[in-house]
Amino acid sequence: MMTANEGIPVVLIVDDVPTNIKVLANALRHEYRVKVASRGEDALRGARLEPQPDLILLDVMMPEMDGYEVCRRLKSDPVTEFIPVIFITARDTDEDQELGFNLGCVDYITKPFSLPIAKARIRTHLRLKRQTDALERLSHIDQLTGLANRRQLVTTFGMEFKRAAREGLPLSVLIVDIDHFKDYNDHYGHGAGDVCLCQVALSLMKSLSRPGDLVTRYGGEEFVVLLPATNRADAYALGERLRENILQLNIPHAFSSSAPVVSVSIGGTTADTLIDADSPESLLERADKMLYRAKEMGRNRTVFTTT
Ligand code: GH3
Ligand code: MG
Repeated sequence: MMTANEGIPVVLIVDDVPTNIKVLANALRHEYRVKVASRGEDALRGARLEPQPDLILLDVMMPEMDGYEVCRRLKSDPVTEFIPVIFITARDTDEDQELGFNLGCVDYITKPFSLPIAKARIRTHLRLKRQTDALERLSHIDQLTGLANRRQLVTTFGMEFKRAAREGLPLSVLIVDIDHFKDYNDHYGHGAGDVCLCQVALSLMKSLSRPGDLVTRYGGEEFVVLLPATNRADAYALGERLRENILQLNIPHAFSSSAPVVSVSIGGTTADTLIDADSPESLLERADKMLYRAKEMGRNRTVFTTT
């Protein structure tokens, strides 16, 4: 949707002290569109409402909901998770900063701050955000993990589907989903969750050997693996290998009921010969049903369609 403000960055300032808001807002309003909030709840609402902020300046110490909690909630909501957050705080011990970075903030500005330096940092992060957004629109690569993204999957899946139909070859699809990943994030922090996602992605990539195999980040903590010219038995064996290699990473997950370490569940399907009713979507749907079954059966396993 085009708005009159298209192109002008939007900054959300969150602070319970009105004078603090005023100082920052006055310094920024000539360059940016400024939104303000004086409570955590309002900040969360303001982050979701159009025009969504391109950057959030977040005070740490606030009554009711503090800045850390606001950040935690922003990062676990798909609508707001990619908005960069800068903490503004008088608490500047290493522990405080580490906590903030682990919650997914991009920077810290400690009070009392110099306005020109704060403005320079804000400008830098807004520029990075704009570049990232532009790349994301063009890219076929997932920003976090470096894997192919969903856009790439759609293209490649379409091509491989046609090829398999033309040549009468089997085509297998796996959906890999991390077990109890919400609990992982909640207990170890969103930053640690991101590191975990990258490790899992790398493991998947390293576990595949054929040039035609494709592993993609399908969304969140879900990966889709496309295996051209691979029959059911081989695809199942490969699924098990992927799963075991991820267990071998030995990433502690004390809050999972399926294993003491990070594990995945895998749903898979194979089309031996594609029929008219098949489509990339229908294969994904079948694999997804099997994933659901794998979760239901206790997770940390691979479940395949039988025919
Ligand atoms: P299940 O075993 O049934 O799959 O449970 P789950 O907790 O893994 O599944 P659920 O769908 O409830 O939660 C997925 C979590 O993945 C929630 C979300 O915050 C997290 N997540 C999604 N994308 C990212 C990301 O890019 N980084 C981080 N750190 N977490 C993410
Ligand atoms: Mg999951």
